Amino acid sequence: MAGKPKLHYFNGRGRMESVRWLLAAAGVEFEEVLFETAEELQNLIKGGHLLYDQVPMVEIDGMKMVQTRAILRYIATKYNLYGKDLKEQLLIDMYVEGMRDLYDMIMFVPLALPEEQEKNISFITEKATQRFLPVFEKVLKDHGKNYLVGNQLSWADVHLLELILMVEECKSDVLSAFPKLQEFKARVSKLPRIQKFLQPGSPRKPPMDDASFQAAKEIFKLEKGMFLKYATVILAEF
Ligand code: GSN
Repeated sequence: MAGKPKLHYFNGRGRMESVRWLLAAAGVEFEEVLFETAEELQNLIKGGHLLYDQVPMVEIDGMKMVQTRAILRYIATKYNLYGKDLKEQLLIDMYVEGMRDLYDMIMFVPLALPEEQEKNISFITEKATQRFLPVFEKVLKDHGKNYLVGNQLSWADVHLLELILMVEECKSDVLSAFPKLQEFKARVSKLPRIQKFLQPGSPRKPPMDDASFQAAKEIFKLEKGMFLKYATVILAEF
């Protein structure tokens, strides 16, 4: 029997957190190699294990996978969380890509200068409530089903719950105008595998605090001062 997937990253959410969520939703146990120093990342690079000299990297099925979306799509497909046909896959991609636009903004908040944090968070909550959450509220309302696509749990649902919880960390009442999303959150949180992942002691990581920011800063040579509004430009240059 193949061993457990092995996740290589630092001890924080970052880009790996969605991989942890998806594996947990698929009921797959995994191991984590959580590096704490720049040297540990350099060792992986020197060993020729990272296609772009970047993490996340996941060892699974004899492969060393990189690129977060590629990893997620592989896991979703393998564990039947990626729709039943091409049209469902397209919908899942369209929903997940929209979610990731918002997700990436939230992921970069710790990189903002202290005086820009608040401005960034209002920008995020405005985008969340005006652009992104209304889309998923409408999808659920229009088809009246429990899940976003095909009436069964998919990658899109797992990612949406992860995202909702992250947006709520920015503004706790962000779902107040979205009754369908409130029901969705309650329903998906109660699925046994998800419920287990939400319990303390699971591999789920907490929001980034100062100590984990310092660790990530030293490992990835990050600097504060990226203004969120230009995040797409920054990402393109990243
Ligand atoms: O999605 C992906 O996996 C890639 N498109 C980006 C991966 C990436 O940027 N990884 C960062 C750390 S995770 N935080 O954002 C990374 O490895 N940076 C070191 C470097 O030299 O780029």
